[in-house]
Amino acid sequence: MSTEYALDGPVAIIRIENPPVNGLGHAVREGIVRDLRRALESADVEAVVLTGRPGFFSAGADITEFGTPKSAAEPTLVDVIAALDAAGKPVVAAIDGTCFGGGLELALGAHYRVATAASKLGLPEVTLGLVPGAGGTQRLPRAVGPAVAAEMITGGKPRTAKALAGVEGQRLLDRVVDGDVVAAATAFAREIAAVRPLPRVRDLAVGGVDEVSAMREPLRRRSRGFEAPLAALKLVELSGTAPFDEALAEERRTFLELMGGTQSAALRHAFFAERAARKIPDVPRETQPRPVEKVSVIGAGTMGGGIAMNFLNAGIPVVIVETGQEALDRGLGIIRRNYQAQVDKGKLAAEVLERRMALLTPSLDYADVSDSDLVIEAVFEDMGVKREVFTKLDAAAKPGAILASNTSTLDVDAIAAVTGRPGDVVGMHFFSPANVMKLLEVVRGAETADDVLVTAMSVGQRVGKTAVVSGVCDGFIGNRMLAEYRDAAMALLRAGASPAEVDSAIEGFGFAMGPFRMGDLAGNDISWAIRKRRYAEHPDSPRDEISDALCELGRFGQKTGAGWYDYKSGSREAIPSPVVDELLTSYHEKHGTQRRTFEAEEIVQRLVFALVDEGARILDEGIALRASDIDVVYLAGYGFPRHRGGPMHYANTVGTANVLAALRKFHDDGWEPAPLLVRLADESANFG
Ligand code: T1G
Repeated sequence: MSTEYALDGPVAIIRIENPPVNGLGHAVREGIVRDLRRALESADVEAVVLTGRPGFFSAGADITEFGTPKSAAEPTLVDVIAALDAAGKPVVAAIDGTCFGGGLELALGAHYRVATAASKLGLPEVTLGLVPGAGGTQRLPRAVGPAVAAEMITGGKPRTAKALAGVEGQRLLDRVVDGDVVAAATAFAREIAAVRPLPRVRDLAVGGVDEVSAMREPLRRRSRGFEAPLAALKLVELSGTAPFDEALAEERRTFLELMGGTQSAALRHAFFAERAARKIPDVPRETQPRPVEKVSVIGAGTMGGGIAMNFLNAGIPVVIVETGQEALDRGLGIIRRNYQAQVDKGKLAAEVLERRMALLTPSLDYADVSDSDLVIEAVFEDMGVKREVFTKLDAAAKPGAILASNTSTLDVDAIAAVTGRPGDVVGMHFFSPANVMKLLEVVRGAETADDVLVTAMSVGQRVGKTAVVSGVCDGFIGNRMLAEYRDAAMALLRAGASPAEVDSAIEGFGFAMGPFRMGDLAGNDISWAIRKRRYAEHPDSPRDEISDALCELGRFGQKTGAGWYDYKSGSREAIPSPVVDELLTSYHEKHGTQRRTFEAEEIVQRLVFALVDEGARILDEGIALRASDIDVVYLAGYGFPRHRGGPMHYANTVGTANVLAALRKFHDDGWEPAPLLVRLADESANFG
């Protein structure tokens, strides 16, 4: 598909037609140039309107073409924009819906722009590890000012046409309309058909860039080694200091350099991985989700309240069920307080808070779930409790209702077995805080019906989650790998490292928070309770002496003002602790070992490659459908730096043979690597 050409009196209308998102692939670029030439050569044509489909002007360059000969084929996007810019007749861009990346750059190359108010215009290239590569870093500052342009380009977030029209002195939008944007643009084109000289964005002056330069240091700190935002900032600064064509050449050079780098490869991988995760190979494509118009949540604790909020936010009525009035009132209070906090920050209108709370029905009676299409259990993480709840739900829920467990590790098949409807049972593992975290692990039981699985995935997407299918095993995908990551961190302490050294190295790799700061945030008592239960169930299981000693001192983390680190009251700043130092020294004296330091690279390898090794086992066992799903889990749920692509993509970047060689160095001879990792390393092959 490419473009369609039509005439409306003296106005030629060129329409981009390339579903699903009007990507500016090679055929589209050729179509625009061909149709533009036809319009310019026609004596009957006085002006041109360039537009897309309703809802999609264009999502930008076709990412699937990157790195292929097509992406460099003539005409490139730069050529198309230059042709619009230099056209001898006025070109009006008529924008409705998504106008991203190269799509916005195309519109900036036109002489005028008319948009519907709700249209979203943005340059999201940094989200792919790139900078705009077709003039956006030079034209957008001229159209909306360098400060607004810098914020849009370095953050990659779109703004509505209505918001952009409100920017003082903006020259991006000539008209903002409601309704038929092509009709409005055509009428506008007739009005200005004879106006000369043709206004070109590139001829506009750029304001001062001091405000842009002041953004550099905070942006550098936030980027944690991610290059594209800082490169984009530098180009926006250049728009105010260098001639247009010189700056455009620097933009092109920067774009091509980033395009060839590992960070952009990782981010493009992440983009497509998140979309691939929605596809379930062995479920027929025509499988339809069951309707979900009403939801019940069992348990009004932290998780239950957060889960309920996801559905309230999506306008779906929720019945929230507790066993006692006090717990129910407390849960409702938490939900209201969470919303109120957003109102206080100006992020939520008070009437929206009330509208959402009105969708919430508190209940002490399981019978109240009888008209819900989906019931999500979020009670205490104990198999006995869950089986009791599911027995009641099986009796109370209507036929065809889906019964989902929010369990974070327990066997969904064992839960399903207590019901008479195992096909309707599925795991929906939300991550705390459930109303914030994007990841949702959809756990497919042995008997989970295809349409139940499809429903859970589509509901997840509907409430804004990144949903990934997991098979049934202890810890599913994320938590199972996290256990190995934490073990690797503890092995480093036993080998002599300090918590601060480990956290600092992994945060330098790009994680927002290292394992010890994370433990202090989540609460060390939570993992202690799990260890104590395991010690009781399996008396010969290995003890985590250091963590147990920490918890026996009551050092549960921020909640007790001390954990792996000390904290001043009211502060979250992690201060290395003499008490923990003493605890580690005692450990080493007892075991005849020494404190020592480690290279940051080794610390990163030990922790990240532990994830890779367990991920390889998860993949081999079929718990994850594809390696990229494991990446999606770690990017969306565990703070893995997105510009590294996820653990399995990172292993491909480093080389599976190098991963295996490093792991063998860190373990004693008795250790066995994942068979899949060995196979791939032997063939110098990648995770698929
Ligand atoms: N290129 C190729 N395919 C794309 C695409 C793109 N730009 N955008 C989306 N797709 C595919 C996607 O993989 C999926 O495929 C289908 O379209 C629907 O997407 C020179 C160089 C536009 C907000 O970064 O943000 O311009 O899974 O499920 O939820 O400076 O897609 O169905 O097979 O996401 O409605 C800059 C990326 C490019 C925009 C729509 N543009 N896309 O969201 O649908 S670089 C972007 C999005 C650039 C210039 C530079 C979203 C969307 P499949 P979807 P959606």
